[in-house]
Amino acid sequence: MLQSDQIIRSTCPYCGVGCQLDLHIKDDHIFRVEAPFDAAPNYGRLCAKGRFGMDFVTHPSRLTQPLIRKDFGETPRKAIGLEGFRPANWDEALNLAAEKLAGTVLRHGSDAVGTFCSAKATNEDNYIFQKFVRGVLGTNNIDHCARLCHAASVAGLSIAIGSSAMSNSIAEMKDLDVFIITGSNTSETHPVISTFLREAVVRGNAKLIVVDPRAIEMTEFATLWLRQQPGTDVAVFQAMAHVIVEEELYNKPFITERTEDFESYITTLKDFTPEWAESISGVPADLIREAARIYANANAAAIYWGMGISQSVHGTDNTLSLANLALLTGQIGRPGTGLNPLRGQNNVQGCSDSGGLPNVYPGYQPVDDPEVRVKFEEDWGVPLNPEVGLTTMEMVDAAEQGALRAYYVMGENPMMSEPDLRHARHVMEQLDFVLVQDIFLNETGQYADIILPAASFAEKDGTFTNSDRRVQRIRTALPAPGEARSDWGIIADLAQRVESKLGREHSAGFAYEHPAEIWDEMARLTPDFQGIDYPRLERQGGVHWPCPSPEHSGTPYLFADSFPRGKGQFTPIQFHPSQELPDAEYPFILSTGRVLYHWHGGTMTRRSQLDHIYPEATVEIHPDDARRLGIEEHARVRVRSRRGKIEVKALVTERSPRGTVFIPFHFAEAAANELTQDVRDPYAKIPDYKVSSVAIEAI
Ligand SMILES: Nc1nc2c(c(=O)[nH]1)N[C@H]1C(S)=C(S)[C@@H](COP(=O)(O)OP(=O)(O)OC[C@H]3O[C@@H](n4cnc5c(=O)[nH]c(N)nc54)[C@H](O)[C@@H]3O)O[C@H]1N2
Ligand SMILES: Nc1nc2c(c(=O)[nH]1)N[C@H]1C(S)=C(S)[C@@H](COP(=O)(O)OP(=O)(O)OC[C@H]3O[C@@H](n4cnc5c(=O)[nH]c(N)nc54)[C@H](O)[C@@H]3O)O[C@H]1N2
Ligand code: SF4
Ligand SMILES: [Mo]
Repeated sequence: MLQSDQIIRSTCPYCGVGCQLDLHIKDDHIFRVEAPFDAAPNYGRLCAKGRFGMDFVTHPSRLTQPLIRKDFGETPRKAIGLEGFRPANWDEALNLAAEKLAGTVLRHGSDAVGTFCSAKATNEDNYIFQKFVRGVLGTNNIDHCARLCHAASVAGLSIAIGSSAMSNSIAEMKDLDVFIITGSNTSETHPVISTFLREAVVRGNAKLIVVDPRAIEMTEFATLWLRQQPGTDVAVFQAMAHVIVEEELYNKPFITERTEDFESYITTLKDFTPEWAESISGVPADLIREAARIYANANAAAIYWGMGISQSVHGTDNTLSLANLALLTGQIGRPGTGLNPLRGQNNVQGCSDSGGLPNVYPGYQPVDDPEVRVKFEEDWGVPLNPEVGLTTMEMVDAAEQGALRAYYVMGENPMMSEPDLRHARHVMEQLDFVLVQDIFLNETGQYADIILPAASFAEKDGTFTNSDRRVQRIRTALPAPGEARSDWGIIADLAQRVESKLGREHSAGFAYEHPAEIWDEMARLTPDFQGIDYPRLERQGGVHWPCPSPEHSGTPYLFADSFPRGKGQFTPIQFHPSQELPDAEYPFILSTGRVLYHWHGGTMTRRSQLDHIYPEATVEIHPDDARRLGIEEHARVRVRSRRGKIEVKALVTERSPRGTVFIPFHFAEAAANELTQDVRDPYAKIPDYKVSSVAIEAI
């Protein structure tokens, strides 16, 4: 057996479970990945991506040199491949980038720059990115993929309880009593979490209620499966609330002590009868009643959810309908309960925690709170912008209107992940300047003027924060390819050059030797992190924030005694149908999402052996629909919407209900987002990726 030169403990760079890995290194390659049996959160378990998906790190197409577009300055900008770029050295690329960014600020003002930080990069990378954006560029226009992800969960939970993180820990999952999974294809998207959840059912006799339109694998473990029409969650969950009130299954002491507006809320539930909900959602009224009883009568019951709840024009209402259930029954604030949005990217929790959002500094400290601003101004020694910045989709709008002139995109791929790509492309073509920092040339890099090559997770030190708020280390296991550099190092260098082009006399401070110094600076400014530092992570493996002092043990579950907003808030909501409904011309509902073997725009997994397992784009279609359209299993079909069309392979399966088709968005050659519509939840500004209308024909 091949002997490794080194074994390095790190954290998986894919999903928010945050599995701990041992990377076995030989000749500068990761030749084996193992999971330590004694380390939380995964205790020896890994999914296919963690086990087999690390080979992207040494793929020959990694970016190794800074690149500058050969037709630099020509508009409209066109998408180009590698041949459209020339290699440059770091000095030239960074100076040119600094000149363009500083020039945009001087000519059009700070708010003419829009920036995207990265849920793939570390807390330290993102902290220093937002410090650069706020402290040097002078804008709060900073956002990341969380906007396209759990934005509606965040909005809903903020209203209901004043917090947005997952309330309970992964460690509690295997001992659950009752739990609801809705809008989460857990076994494909949080696979290791799904193993603990399945263990709760199989070994612990837990009752699982799945609420999902598709026959996802978790339905095989479910006591009840409520199969609703896409986009009808409010009807189902409000009807459960109706039953809980009608049958007096609610938790009176909890409601009195910990909530407000119960009386006025329950008067709004009258019309939400299970029979009415059945007529809207297709879920039999008796199943809704049974689900309500099981959830309310449990000693402890938890709710887990994913994108089926959040990515909707009614995403905030969907979240509120779940929060109302937890507040009615008091199923929150104890082990095995809670409101648990499963966070998607490896470090999406941390990217938000580190201030990668337009309205808050690190630790969710509001940019428009003068006291907070003064604290950061004093620490960084520079004046800061008091105006809340633009969200991802608002930046797209501003760019279209010409108010926003330059983009800086670190570790995101909006040209695959945003809805209605035809529209997104049009906006990209108009910008004055696009700076991209990535480990590969992705579909967004094809629009860049300058590309800066970044080191991957395996080539740098830092921390990721997983879905249950556990801060964990990544460690340098390999040299970065060619001249690629760690994100934090690139940003520090760029920031100082922009400061000098802007003629700043005082630097906000970018002279760091190691990411540990960046963490310490962030912790100094963020009460919830003050008890965490690198030596402690070294000793302990990971720590759950909030952790306000070195003596504090960290916080695996939240809200034991109170909610961040004080009392829990009941919120009346109404049911509204989806924006685009099927009609004669576009008779199918299109639902988009993920499969086990691929990641988002495919930049990483399609450069991995995982691509051999799932090599092409597919559409799930129900056998009855397929028969009617003359579509055979594995036939090529064309899928059209009002926005665009793609060609994919048909999977004829009962996984998707009649009238609904499902397409994963991982494949650039048949990008699902050519078809999706850009309509958004009014509060959270999240696009609806789960309901648009399409037509299908055999080719
Ligand atoms: N393999 C893999 N894993 C991933 C990712 C990946 O790209 N690939 N991405 C990560 C990221 S960033 C995220 S955010 C998570 C997402 O994780 P999930 O939310 O599990 O991912 P989706 O595939 O979007 O699945 C959404 C689920 O919602 C259901 N659904 C569709 N419409 C509705 C509806 O109207 N109501 C309800 N209640 N459900 C509905 C779908 O059937 C599906 O089961 O996954 C993370 N993990
Ligand atoms: N149709 C449809 N669209 C969707 C969704 C859906 O369900 N349906 N889901 C939405 C959701 S939930 C999300 S989270 C978004 C995700 O959307 P994005 O975040 O735009 O997608 P990723 O493909 O994960 O982009 C990550 C990029 O980071 C790069 N990268 C990896 N590691 C590093 C690093 O260390 N440094 C740097 N600089 N770069 C790195 C990768 O090469 C890749 O290009 O997509 C959204 N879009
Ligand atoms: S479950 Fe998530 S974190 Fe764990 S190995 Fe799979 S992709 Fe990585
Ligand atoms: Mo996500």
